Amino acid sequence: GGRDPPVPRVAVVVFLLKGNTVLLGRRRNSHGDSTYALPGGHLEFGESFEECAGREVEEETGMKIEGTELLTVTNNVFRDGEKPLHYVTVFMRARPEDEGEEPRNMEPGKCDGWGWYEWKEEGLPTPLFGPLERMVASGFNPFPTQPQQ
Ligand code: 8DG
Ligand code: MG
Ligand code: MG
Repeated sequence: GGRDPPVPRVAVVVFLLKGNTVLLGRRRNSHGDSTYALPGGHLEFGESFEECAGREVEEETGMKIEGTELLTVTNNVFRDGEKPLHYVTVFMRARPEDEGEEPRNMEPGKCDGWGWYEWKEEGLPTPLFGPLERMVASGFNPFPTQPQQ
């Protein structure tokens, strides 16, 4: 019930990579409203990270993904809202199954729409969602690096 003590939840979010761009959408949510964020959502009971990534991206954009890989995990406590939230956020990367397919805004109540943005300071929209902003600030690069020669 509503009086239960708050607990941390697990979220899985996806850097969907196309060329040198990543997919971002402007949130419509009591939490992080109007900020640009990755597709993703809550891990369901029994799901793998890869399954959750594929399901959330398809639910939110209509796109199927491939090459899904784990990148990193961050701990995010949100104290600003009416009720505090705590997410352990699992960041994955993936590519669209069909590079020519464009994302559709499948959940217009939760997102203003999707766009591809270059992963560099000048290319990214503002404001970014807090957890993503912190990753950018830390210099995180979601793109695969070339193998060393
Ligand atoms: P669901 O019902 O589909 O499972 O949930 P959702 O409505 O899609 O949840 P969400 O807010 O999109 O994602 C769950 C949480 O994940 C979010 O409240 C906080 C955390 N989160 C981050 N970074 C990001 C991000 O870049 N994008 C998204 N979508 N969520 C993120 O820590
Ligand atoms: Mg979702
Ligand atoms: Mg979501």
